[in-house]
Amino acid sequence: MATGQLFSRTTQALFYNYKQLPIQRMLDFDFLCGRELPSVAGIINPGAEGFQKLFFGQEEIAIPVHSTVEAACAAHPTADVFINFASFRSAAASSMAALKQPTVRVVAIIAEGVPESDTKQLIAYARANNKVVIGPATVGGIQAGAFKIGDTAGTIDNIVACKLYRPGSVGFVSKSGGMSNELYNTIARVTDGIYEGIAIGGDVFPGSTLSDHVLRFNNIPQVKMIVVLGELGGRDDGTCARLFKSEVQFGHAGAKSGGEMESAQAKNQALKDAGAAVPTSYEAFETAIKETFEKLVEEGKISSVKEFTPPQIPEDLNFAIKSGKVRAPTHIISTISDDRGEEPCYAGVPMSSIVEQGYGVGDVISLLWFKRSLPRYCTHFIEICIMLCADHGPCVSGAHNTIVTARAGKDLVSSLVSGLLTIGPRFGGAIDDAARYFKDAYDRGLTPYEFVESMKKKGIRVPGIGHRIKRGDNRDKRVELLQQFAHTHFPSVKYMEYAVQVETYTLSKANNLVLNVDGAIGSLFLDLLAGSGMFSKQEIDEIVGIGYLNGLFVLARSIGLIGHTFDQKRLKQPLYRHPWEDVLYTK
Ligand code: Q5B
Repeated sequence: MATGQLFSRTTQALFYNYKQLPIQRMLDFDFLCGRELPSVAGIINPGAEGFQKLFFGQEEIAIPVHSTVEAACAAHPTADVFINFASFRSAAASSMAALKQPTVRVVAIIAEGVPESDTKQLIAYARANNKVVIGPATVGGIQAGAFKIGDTAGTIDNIVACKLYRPGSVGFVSKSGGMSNELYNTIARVTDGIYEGIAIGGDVFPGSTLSDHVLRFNNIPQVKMIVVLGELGGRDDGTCARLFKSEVQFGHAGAKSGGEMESAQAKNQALKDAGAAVPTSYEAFETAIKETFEKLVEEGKISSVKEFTPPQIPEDLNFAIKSGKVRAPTHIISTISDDRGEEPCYAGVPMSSIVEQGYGVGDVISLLWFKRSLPRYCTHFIEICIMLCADHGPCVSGAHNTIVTARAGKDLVSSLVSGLLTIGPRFGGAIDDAARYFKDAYDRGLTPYEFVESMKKKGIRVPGIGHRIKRGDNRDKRVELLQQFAHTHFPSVKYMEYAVQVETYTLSKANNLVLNVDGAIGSLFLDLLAGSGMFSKQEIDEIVGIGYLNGLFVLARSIGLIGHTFDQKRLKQPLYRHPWEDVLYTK
């Protein structure tokens, strides 16, 4: 491998698998170092394309997302580092795909548990094609002040504390990513800091070895001293293994000492023989680093580093809010439901209670619309309204629209919505106005005659009165059923009785001016609101003013309109075309 520098201040990477945090940490590092170009050129998220928004300093940037390695490499030919955050299952295949791209020079594999046989193939391919693999099972690496792989070096605070935002003179390589953080800190304290740090990863077969990187550091003029932290296992380095009576294995797959050549003592001796400063314990490591550095300074081989104060990374709002440092206004206020806990709650009632206590649709409507549990007769009334209004045959406006839409090949939601859009002052959506006008007239003490005639003077049809097919001698059964229920269960039906008196008067004018289903529901709901004792006068005015009650018809009729959609699809009905004979063509 040898050669020299792996990264620079203009290095750009492709990031495999969308992981927001490590990408954001790379971009934060860039900003800290004063890079002009974000170090992540593109993201590969298998199966997805588009853009991901991330921060570059205070500004948001959109990083392109590609669905394949090939597409990403074609779109970003100057991005020569591939950072692979794939799982151990797919890391090998995606790494090989990256190595095969002529534009990719360095591949860092983060996953632990990549099969050794797969890693060996990656290593063989990389070596044959003059490419560098870092990992698997690694946090990655960093070139101070220039480029950082993923989560290397941890938090921004740690990066600042370890002065990794500007280059020092030390080339550092370790097996462990966790220990490399420790050493970045030590090196920052006793030297002028890191030039480049690499964690090769803890597997038995790392893509590049400690010695690969040591030899490479040798070719980088800015690297004035090299620090190596190994662990037991392999032939590269691990001092404590002799303290154990038998062969031991530590956390990393490769951290087990085998034969004599792999013993720490043999490796330490070999390093000493080669002129390296080899401490006898980890505790002595810091002193050895410090003394070596000071000697190099004395010898004039290291001159002082240009220090600067890195910019402040703006804190993420979510973190700042969580830590109580800032407060931010919310954009939405909601009072009826909450899904943040273990289970969703409707008006404070958990889903499990709704199921265990046998709540019905009427109870759920009570909670979500009226934010309270209404007495059973009220919720039963709501359920009856829903059942009675669920459908009224294929000829009414809503069903007709839905049928035509479904036959035009449209989907369920389009068919449903086209039917729902017909609900309004003439069809099904007169409940609120019926409640408003009946309430106003009754509360003001108007006689039915005064009420109807005043409406006529204003040119307004009485909402809740009149029907296309129902007549005085062919009453709407639904109206009768609702009235019977209310007579039996409601404490008072004063508004409904007033509506019946209005009907008596309108029927004297024309036989089709019956109290219709909208009028019945509107007047009876006034009785429910006023008689249940569950609503203040002000709340009743608000409910009527806002207009909750058409919601009953919309909800109910959705059931039928969905049924009509399925019916037409099931019957494979063709495109509807209205017959010419049924149109009056006139000038
Ligand atoms: N006249 C419903 O009218 C309809 C009058 C009136 C005073 C009135 C009409 C109306 C108010 C809105 C209303 C809900 C358009 C209806 C529903 C759901 C449904 C539907 C289904 C389902 C019917 C003839 C003469 C004219 C009019 C006068 C009519 N209504 N006067 N107040 N309310 N009602 N909508 O039959 O002198 O000849 O000019 O707007 O409550 O939608 O099943 O089909 O479940 O799906 O077209 O039940 O009543 O009568 O327009 O020919 O009028 O009566 O001024 O007088 P029609 P028109 P004049 S329930």
